[in-house]
Amino acid sequence: MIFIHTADWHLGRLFHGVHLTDDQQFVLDQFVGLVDGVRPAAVLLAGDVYDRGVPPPEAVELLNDVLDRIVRGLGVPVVMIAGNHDSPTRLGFGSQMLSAEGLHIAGRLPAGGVLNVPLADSDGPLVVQAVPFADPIIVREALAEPDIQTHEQAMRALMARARAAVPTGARSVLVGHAFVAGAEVSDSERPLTVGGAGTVPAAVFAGFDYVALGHLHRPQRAGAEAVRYAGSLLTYSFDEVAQPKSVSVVEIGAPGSGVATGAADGAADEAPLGAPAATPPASVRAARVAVEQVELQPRRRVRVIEGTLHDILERAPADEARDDYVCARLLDTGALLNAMGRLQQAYPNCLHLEFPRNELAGGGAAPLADPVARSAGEHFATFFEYVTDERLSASEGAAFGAVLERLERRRRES
Ligand SMILES: [Mn+2]
Repeated sequence: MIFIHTADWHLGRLFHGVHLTDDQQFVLDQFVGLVDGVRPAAVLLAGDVYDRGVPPPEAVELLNDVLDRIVRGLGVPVVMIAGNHDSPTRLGFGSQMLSAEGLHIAGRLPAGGVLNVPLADSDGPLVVQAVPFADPIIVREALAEPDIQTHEQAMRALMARARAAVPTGARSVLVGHAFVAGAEVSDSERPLTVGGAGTVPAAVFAGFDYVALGHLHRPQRAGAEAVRYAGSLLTYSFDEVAQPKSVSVVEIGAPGSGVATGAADGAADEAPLGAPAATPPASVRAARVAVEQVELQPRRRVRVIEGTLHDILERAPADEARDDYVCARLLDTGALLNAMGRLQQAYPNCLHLEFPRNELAGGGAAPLADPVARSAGEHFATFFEYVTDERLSASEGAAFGAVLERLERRRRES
């Protein structure tokens, strides 16, 4: 059975002030084409569908259009869950009605923690198990397990419920949104907890034939080969420029056709917290799984250019991709006037500046001796020189002093 695993669309995202909806539409058009070509049993969308709980109307329209083309147009079911960026209730609107049409949404945590979508092919039954992102306190109440405190405990309890819900002999594919410890992070992910990592060990996902994860934006496996992040739809931060973005086409073979999962995957040492011991025996063999990562071409690439302002501007005419979203790392050390404005004449989508040399010297701007000890006149002279590149003359300094004195006198008298 074939699935397409994708995640972290972040529809409606602003990237350094630029709305990415057109860029998202551009790759989602390719995505619909891929679904049309592959004709999977289902599309699995593992959370962070939207970038925020109340997405802009353009993002809602885009999702509505893409889902309609896939579910009704191509007849391919979609299973999607809420991530930590989504509003569970808003994402789940209409879910009972829509599931009859083939759109299965797990927004709020379902009763029992898992939304089961049964499928079958010539190899037998397979159940897709959707578990939306939820804070531990929500999981604690939904499962009535008062000892749950952490993300790890919550996920262990949810996975125990999921395993227990798999019919005997059926294959299982889990769709979840979590931060697996040890996986590689990117700047555009929002931490799941304030002041803590909120990680779960990869071993909590043992026993499923495939685990389709969202949250981390780099496509990667997490622990076992069949526990994977599809990665985000687009490059959403400048530290991701070296990551090719892709979606995963996942083929799952007959039950037990893969390598044995055992103690090495950590299945045997699970001790689910207060939950039924539904951990599979170490001898259980998962289905054979083959994953192909398919790259989607962005409308504009995101990249970092480096050099002095002068060099970058001089090289720009030879650069054929000047429309790209650019971060300029300026190697200049002195003050630059209107660097962003000048760069944007060459690179209209230059979005961010970095000054690595100044940062090395300790702080963005040139340090002032002791800002508090300086008089207002001295501050003004420094500012004047910074803005005009000329020194404040004696008469200009005296004029500023006279204005200041008059204001000061008026303040005392009022
Ligand atoms: Mn995300």
